[in-house]
Amino acid sequence: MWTISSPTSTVHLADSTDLGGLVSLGWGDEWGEKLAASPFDGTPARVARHDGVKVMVSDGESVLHATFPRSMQLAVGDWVQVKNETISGLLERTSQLERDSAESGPQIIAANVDLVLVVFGADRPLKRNKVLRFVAFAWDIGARPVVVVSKIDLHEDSSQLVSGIESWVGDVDVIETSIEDGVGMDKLFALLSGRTGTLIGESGAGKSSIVNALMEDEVAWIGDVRERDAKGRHTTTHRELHLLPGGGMIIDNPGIRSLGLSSEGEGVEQLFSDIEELAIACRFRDCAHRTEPGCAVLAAIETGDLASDRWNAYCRFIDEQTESSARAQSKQRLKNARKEAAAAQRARDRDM
Ligand SMILES: Nc1nc2c(ncn2[C@@H]2O[C@H](COP(=O)(O)OP(=O)(O)OP(=O)(O)O)[C@@H](O)[C@H]2O)c(=O)[nH]1
Ligand SMILES: [Zn+2]
Repeated sequence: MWTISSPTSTVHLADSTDLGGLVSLGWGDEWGEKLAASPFDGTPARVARHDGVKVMVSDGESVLHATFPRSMQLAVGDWVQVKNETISGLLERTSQLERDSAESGPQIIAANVDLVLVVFGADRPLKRNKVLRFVAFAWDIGARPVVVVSKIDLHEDSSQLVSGIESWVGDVDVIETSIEDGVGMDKLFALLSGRTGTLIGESGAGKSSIVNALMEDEVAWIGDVRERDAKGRHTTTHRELHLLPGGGMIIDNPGIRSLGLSSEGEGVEQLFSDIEELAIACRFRDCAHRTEPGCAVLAAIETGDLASDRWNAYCRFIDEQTESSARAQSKQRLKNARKEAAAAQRARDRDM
């Protein structure tokens, strides 16, 4: 046990043998095993906020602002080991959300997210491809997607809307919510219990409203450091990992809010697992299932085993993916060309 002092408080971080508080932050056997296998020394804690040079971590009993090696890329939600107010180890993530920023390259904005709540407002038209892309994104990052149809108080017949979405996304849960009358909140609390969730969706979809409704009774952090602002008032430290009543957690930060979406990984395969399965029997390994001879997917449409609607959705989805990755590539080429031109100019300037 060690003690740290700050101007306003003294907090204690627990012994590694006393893991009770960690459970309230989502700790379980899986993490215990990763900790046991870690070559590093230090007590476990979870990152609740990233401040650039320091991270705020908690072990469920107390909070601490710790420094970390520059080589270590940390994100809110990470499970880490702490020693002497420094992060000594990072436990392998189960999932990670990344944002690709033009200036600094890929940046991890959240880690160890179990559930991604994909929020769509019932007050505006719903595009199938958009729903599919968000759902695929959740699978890509290693999390489980849940579709949330918000603002159902503004829709006359939301059940039709929901069954439409269900027919697109297969086994994914679809939950209706309204913050006007609290519909669906109990389901969200139950889903999130013991899990870490985050919300994604377009601007205005209703994410903040749901987060606020979930956090109305936010559980206070034990050992939370109360800080004084410039005027000497007490303020509660701002966190990005929130504890909900019922034992769930929500990660919410500006990075997640400005997430651009693309999915090139396993999410697509999972989303269209029926088509991927049929495709095993295609004659050509790189069959695009459009016009190729010996295509098992086209054959299944012919026999009625695969709905042509479903195939259309697949084609549109793939086309959109291809388009957006082509756009990204041409942007990158332009950037490289500009860089090269600037370097050539500098070389010429030097030689003059
Ligand atoms: N009637 C009704 N309005 C809602 C509901 N949820 C959100 N709204 C309204 O919808 C608008 C957008 O909601 P926000 O929660 O700000 O949406 P957001 O997804 O957080 O938007 P960004 O912050 O831009 O990403 C606001 O005017 C909300 O008051 C709901 O359940 N019912
Ligand atoms: Zn094929």
